[in-house]
Amino acid sequence: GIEPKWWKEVVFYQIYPRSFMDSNGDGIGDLKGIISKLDYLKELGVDAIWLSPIYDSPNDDNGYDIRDYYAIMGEFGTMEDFDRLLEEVHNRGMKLIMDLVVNHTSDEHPWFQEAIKNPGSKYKEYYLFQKSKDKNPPNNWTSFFSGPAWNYYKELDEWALHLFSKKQMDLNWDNENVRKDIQQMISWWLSKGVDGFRLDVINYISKREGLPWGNKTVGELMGYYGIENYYYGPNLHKYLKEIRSEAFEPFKAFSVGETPGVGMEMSKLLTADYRQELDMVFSFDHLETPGHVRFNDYEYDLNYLKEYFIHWMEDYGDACWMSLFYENHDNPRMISKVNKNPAYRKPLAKLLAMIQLTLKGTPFIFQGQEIGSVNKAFQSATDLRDVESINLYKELIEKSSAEDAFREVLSGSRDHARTPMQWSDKKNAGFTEGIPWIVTDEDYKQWNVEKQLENEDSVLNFYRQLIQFRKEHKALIYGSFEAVNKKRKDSFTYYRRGEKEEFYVECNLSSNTIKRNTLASGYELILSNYSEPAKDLRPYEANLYKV
Ligand code: ISL
Ligand code: CA
Repeated sequence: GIEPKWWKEVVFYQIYPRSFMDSNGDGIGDLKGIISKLDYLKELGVDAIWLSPIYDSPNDDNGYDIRDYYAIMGEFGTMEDFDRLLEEVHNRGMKLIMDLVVNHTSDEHPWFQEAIKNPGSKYKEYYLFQKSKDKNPPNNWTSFFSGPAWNYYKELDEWALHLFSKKQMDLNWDNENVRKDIQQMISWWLSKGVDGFRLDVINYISKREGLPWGNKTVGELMGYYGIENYYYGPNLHKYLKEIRSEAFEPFKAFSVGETPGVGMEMSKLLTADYRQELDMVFSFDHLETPGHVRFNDYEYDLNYLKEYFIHWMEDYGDACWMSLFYENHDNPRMISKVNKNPAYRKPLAKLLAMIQLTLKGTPFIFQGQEIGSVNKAFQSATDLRDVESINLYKELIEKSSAEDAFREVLSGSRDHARTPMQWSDKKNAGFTEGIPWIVTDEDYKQWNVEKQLENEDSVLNFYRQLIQFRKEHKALIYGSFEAVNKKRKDSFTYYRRGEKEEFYVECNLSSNTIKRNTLASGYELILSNYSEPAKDLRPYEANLYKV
């Protein structure tokens, strides 16, 4: 059977603090802003919050480049603000998890600074420095944010590894002091009462010894060189078990690993409860349909999503528990990927909610998803803020027209998910009194929280009803999953069966009208994204029945 855990029963909500709510008019979201919106989240039914990084950082990658793990980013507030946030979250019966970014630190972190200023110090061993035989980097690994994964330090005549931006220096996890310092830091936050962590690119921490050259075929296929030497490294399990027992276990803290590219079998090894590594992972294989990458402009096929979810729910096993999500701060909006036609925006938003909140696993909703947010109409490259988008744009204009380059960047830009949360139709979507750090478009005038709170038929209310219903019916959490007519294209129908109750969900994954599977008599319709019943399933129709 499945072991009950709080994190299997909750609905998580991801906050990207920079873009959530600004309390002091400087155009940047902050902790006080988040506190002012906790009642909104509570009303929505959210039980747990994942906060993207709020630590002191020079913001080369919006906080994923940490300068001080023990301090709050000045723009976001103070440690007092944080303590109050945590208290207010707990007062409302909610949980708070933080982002743990320990594959790398900022190059402005004192450890790295010490490493270059004082090469004799122990901190030199905290990072991955290498000499090179010639003027080129020590190997052919590439960074996820363009160019080689190495910076040259003249004063040392050595290179240091960075898988992400030039200011995000990879830590050397094979060094015991690094691991001890990280354990200590985790314990420090957990003793404050934080309920757990989301572990940033945690499957990248163990690099193959000697940092061998990346395989050319793999590099060409993936678009990045070197991956096979670290995406699932030799000591990964050892290091995860160690932080689990040393830091997480004493506090019974929760962990969800961000693990790009690991696939199901490795995910099992990382999350099976008896292995004592991570509680859950985010797998990303469902975010693009096969043959496509994030920066392609194409229509995402929901039939692929269906196959992926069925596969995981059927095969992941009772010792593992999956995360259910479509969006986060690194991806364009799901609605825009599936169908850009505004006529379908509302039914499609609700269909996605229905699937996410009735399948077996823990749902993670990304801010704005609950009001049916779509990609932004950025006007020019100067609107871009994300280091990945900016670097890619620079790389692309070398070989194509500015127009083509911008178009490509727009199809995958992480900035779509990072524009201000749309609270109302007031100036700057009610996000700030000042000038927002990133532009938005006109969409908030129609699509905003305030409007949707008033409208019974809104996407927001659909989320609220579904979350509420899920909470009241354990069959939707621990119940078994059984797909019906699995192979039938465009149709996604399934049962969730609990000890006392059974539910049936029928979805049309396409924008065509399709025949419904014969429905046994006596099913009671609980929730639908269409107001009147009809004989056939209309575009993106999604219905939940009690059997
Ligand atoms: O692996 C990738 C490309 O194939 C990337 O998607 C990468 O895994 C992903 O961007 C990692 O994301 C996390 O770490 C980054 C940070 O920029 C992201 O915001 C964060 O979610 C570096 O810390
Ligand atoms: Ca602010």
